[in-house]
Amino acid sequence: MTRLSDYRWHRADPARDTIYALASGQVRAAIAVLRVSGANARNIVVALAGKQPVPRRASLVTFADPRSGTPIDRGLILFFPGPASFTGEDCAEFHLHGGPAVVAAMIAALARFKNTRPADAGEFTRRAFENGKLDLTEVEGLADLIDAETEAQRRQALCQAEGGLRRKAEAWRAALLEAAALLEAEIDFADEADVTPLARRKLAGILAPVRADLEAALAVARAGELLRDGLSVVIAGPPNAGKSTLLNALAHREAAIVSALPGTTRDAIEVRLDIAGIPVTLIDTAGLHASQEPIERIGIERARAKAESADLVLWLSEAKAPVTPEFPPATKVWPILTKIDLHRRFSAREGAIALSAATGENLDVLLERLLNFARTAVGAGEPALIMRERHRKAFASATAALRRAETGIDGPVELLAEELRAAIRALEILIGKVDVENVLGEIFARFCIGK
Ligand SMILES: Nc1nc2c(ncn2[C@@H]2O[C@H](COP(=O)(O)OP(=O)(O)OP(=O)(O)O)[C@@H](O)[C@H]2O)c(=O)[nH]1
Ligand SMILES: [Mg+2]
Repeated sequence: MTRLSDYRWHRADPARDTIYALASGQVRAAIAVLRVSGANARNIVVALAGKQPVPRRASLVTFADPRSGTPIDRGLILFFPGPASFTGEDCAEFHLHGGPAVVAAMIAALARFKNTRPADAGEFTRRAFENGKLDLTEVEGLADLIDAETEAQRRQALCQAEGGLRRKAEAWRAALLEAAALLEAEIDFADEADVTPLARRKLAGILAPVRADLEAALAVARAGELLRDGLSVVIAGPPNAGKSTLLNALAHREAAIVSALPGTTRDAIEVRLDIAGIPVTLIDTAGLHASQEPIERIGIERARAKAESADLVLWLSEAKAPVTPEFPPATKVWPILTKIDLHRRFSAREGAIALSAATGENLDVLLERLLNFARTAVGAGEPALIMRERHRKAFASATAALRRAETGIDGPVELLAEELRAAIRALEILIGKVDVENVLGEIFARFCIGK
């Protein structure tokens, strides 16, 4: 479908257009918020609200069509003059009644202003980034905050959106720039003395703590990424073991079909759980056995693949006839004995949880263990600094360059300077100071329109 914004090539400079979008969710709702940013925002506010509002204060006004003077709605107007605004440009928010016709009429009125067009996905945030209001890690934090489904995700995303990672990266960069200046001085006065051991010791004293900070963050990198993406827990086992019954019991709804016939579940069925603020995707799978039936075999292949890439596999088999799981050694598997309400006499197995998903017996034991597992996996305490592969790569390349510099600390000044530059550059890529073009499109495309 052609979008209005595809016609941007008509304009000399789309970056200077004034943009607008519905920033709140679906209409109909109690209130809809339309957002405007750009050079025209001030004129638009005056034309639609009939007056120039006090900056950053909400005023109740009647919005009217500027051509006919007919009222469109009565609501609140907020005006944020640039550069002290979210985007750095003049911005306005129109708080309207959230009905489709009201919103359509306001959008029609906005569309008639010159050099004014609907915003692309993430375009407000992109302008904030381009005007230096946010660095790249804060932009990412904002995207994660909007996507956050659980409490722990919210905390982690908020910390990053508020500059948690940016401040650290800037402090490391400042330290490394200071180190680079020491080296510059050495290059400039090269004829006066040979390598000055004192200066090199000072240099080493700057590099070591930065490298240690980066290493510490890398050591727990998986935790931040896991929390952002969520943990995957696969329920696997022989047919009829009670896998779907357990999924339904944990999800508190009939997500999967349960029947007494073996081979009921064919495809993987996913439900999202919130375990004490940590997002967990629980996946029910087809019973594993040697099947001749082609469709079931596809399901069994999928079940194996899901289990082997999961963070944890719950391996279910009936308490009266436990089955030993067969997975590659890297797979983390918990044996679970099921239907203990039917089989009162069974031999307990070391480390296995014996439960009944039908009666709920010992489900709390399983949940408690899942909770501990999730907490350990995402790490407790301080929100993680590394939340994406992009961050991990930048941290890893800065760390590697610093290690090389420390190894060659008494070596040639040019080599040292080269390693320092590489480390500084990795941090600059992280905060989006250099080399951003290839990541910007991907990051902003994932935003919604109006953000
Ligand atoms: N008494 C009792 N019956 C159970 C329990 N769990 C499951 N069942 C029954 O066992 C049968 C199979 O349950 P499912 O949950 O469909 O088993 P499954 O492992 O998903 O089976 P497939 O999808 O065919 O591999 C159904 O008749 C369930 O009602 C339990 O804890 N106690
Ligand atoms: Mg099933």
